[in-house]
Amino acid sequence: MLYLYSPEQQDHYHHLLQEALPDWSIACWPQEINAEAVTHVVAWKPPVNFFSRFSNLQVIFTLGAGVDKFLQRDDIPEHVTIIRLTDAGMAQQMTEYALYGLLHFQRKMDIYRSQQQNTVWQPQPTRLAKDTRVTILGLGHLGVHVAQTLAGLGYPVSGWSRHPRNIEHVRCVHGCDALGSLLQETDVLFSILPSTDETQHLLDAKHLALLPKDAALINAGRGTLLDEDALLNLLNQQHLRFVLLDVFASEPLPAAHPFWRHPAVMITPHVAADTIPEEAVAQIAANIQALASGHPVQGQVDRQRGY
Ligand code: NDP
Ligand code: OXD
Repeated sequence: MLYLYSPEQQDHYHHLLQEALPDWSIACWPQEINAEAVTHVVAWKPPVNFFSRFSNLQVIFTLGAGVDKFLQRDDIPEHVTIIRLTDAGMAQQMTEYALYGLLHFQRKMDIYRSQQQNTVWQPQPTRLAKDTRVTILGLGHLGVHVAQTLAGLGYPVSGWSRHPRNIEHVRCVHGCDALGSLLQETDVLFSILPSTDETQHLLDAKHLALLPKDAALINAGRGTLLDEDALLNLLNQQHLRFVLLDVFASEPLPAAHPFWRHPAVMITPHVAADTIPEEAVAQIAANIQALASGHPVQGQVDRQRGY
């Protein structure tokens, strides 16, 4: 039996899953069922202890790409396989988000917005795409799409990952030792890194200060990446010109947080790339079939590395 937890779109997901997996018995939270019969769960942000009742659970399919919250739980036994979404329509959305932030900065919309508020008519010097160096932290399913699209638009693009990568028209570097010099050569830093022990506060005071004066930062990966106090200090020193944040250490971002009112910060409420139910279900169904026939699945999480 497959059990679904997605309170906000329960009926839609139930319908799609039943259509894609006609031979499966599918139940939805909070339906009372024989929990021992459940072998597969499809879920996003289930409540504490949600998984404890499923003594025969084999596989969890997450309705998102980031699995940090799943890996922090203590109700998922080690032997349970966790499979996340890979792209499933999110890469295009993430690319649009990155491009929006990039253009806002490069085409000086932040400056013109502020000029408009003061009724100032003052053309700013033009900055071309070819003169705007973009660095993408994270070259996974989402980061590669962003990197290739921006390179195709004429931006000099560098990308950073843990392992060596080779992507046409993108300068690829990897490993911690390479990060410092990369940051020094960056005008717009876009992060789409997962939250892991290694990426926690990776952008601390030391690393953030390596960005050139008047650079921009866009974070759409996870909020744990950033030392938020260090970023605020740097913003208050007017070292960075524009920051676009979609993810935060604490979500929703508390009303008293200084980011809300900082003139150089633009905030979106964790919406950079939404899960598209049709694509998510197609991927989950394909993975269920792959598992049943012994074929490799897409998006199996490596708990050791944390993503
Ligand atoms: P992937 O697992 O496909 O890619 C992760 C990338 O990060 C890989 O290139 C990996 O390197 C790199 N990476 C991980 N740890 C390190 C490290 N310590 N140093 C350098 N590079 C590292 O993930 P996705 O692209 O599918 O998604 C990325 C993240 O985006 C998700 O984990 C989630 O947090 C976030 N997300 C945010 C959304 C939003 O709406 N804001 C929506 C969807 C996802 P390597 O290639 O060497 O393994
Ligand atoms: C995800 C997210 O990881 O929504 O899919 O952040």
